[in-house]
Amino acid sequence: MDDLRDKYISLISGAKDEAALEDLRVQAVGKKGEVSLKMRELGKMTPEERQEAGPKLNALKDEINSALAAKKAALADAALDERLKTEWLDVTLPGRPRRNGTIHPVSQVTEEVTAIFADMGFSVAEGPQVESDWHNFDALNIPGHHPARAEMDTFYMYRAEGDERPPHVLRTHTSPVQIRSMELQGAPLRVICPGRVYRADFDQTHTPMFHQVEGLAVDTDISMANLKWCLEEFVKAFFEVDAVELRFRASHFPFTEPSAEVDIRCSWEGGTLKIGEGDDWMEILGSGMVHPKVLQAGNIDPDRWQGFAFGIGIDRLAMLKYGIPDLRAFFDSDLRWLRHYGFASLDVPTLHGGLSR
Ligand code: 2U9
Repeated sequence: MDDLRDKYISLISGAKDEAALEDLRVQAVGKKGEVSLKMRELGKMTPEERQEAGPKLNALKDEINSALAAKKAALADAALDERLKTEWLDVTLPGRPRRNGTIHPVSQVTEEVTAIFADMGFSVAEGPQVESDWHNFDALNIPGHHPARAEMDTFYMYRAEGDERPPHVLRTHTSPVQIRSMELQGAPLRVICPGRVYRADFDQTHTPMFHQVEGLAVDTDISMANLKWCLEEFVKAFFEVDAVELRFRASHFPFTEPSAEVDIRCSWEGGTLKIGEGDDWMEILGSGMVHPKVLQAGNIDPDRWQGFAFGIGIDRLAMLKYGIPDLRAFFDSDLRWLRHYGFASLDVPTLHGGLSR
């Protein structure tokens, strides 16, 4: 029995891993293990022999089991030490420098405009940039022969030869989104529609893709007075001035009647723009009462409902507010320009927290 103990204690202490330990357990104290076989021999012994050998065999079995458990724990500790040596983390390392991406002025201004109109109860709607010519033109009271259709320098999408259906267009304004809002939601309605629009025009002050935000409010008692108040609130909040003066100039758009272009009082003294003071006027947006035919195109009864609408160029608003001189640089993706004119990603504009910093 002493030989048996010495053999297993030495084998256990030399075991390299858990699998080897398990083999030794089966070999020694498993059902057909050496110690178990010895226990079976107890039956063939005299009572006196059995009294001496029985407790010794039990003690030997306990001793081997304890040695197995102790070796298993020691192997686990060694494995953990090995992992800790390779998987370490220096928590005293300084943080990596911040990524230097910025928010584009167009995104920033879109967020600012959205925050202001959201505060007046407008929701935001988006729509496809590839539009049916019906949503982009006909529904807006711009029929096929209308000069505005040519004036808008439309990009037409390709149709296979022989396909007689009218081609889709890259939307020339975000107005089709408001048509879709009327179709989907009906009246009453308050939406603003920011997004990209496309016109085949490229010079100092025009890029073939630019950004607009348009607004639409439809209800049973809507007038030019409501339009004027909303636009005054907007301009005060956007340019962060307490007093502004707006001038409504009669104009013409196919989709509004009456129509007005809106100028803002300003001064260019010393080459810098000041809003709300001075003797100059600067056009900033177009607006009017929605034409009855346009309400009808959106499935809204013009005998019961009226609406006002307006359209603003976002890129120009960004240039005016943040003193950015060249429109074309907006879309060059020049990192130096983006670093200079971009905004920190966490400065989300809100009316309570401030629009811009
Ligand atoms: C619907 C009904 C009416 C939107 C309007 C203007 C006047 C306007 C220009 C401003 C600068 C375009 O980006 S810009 O060049 N927009 O002058 N937009 S009224 O009228 C609508 C729109 C949708 C259903």
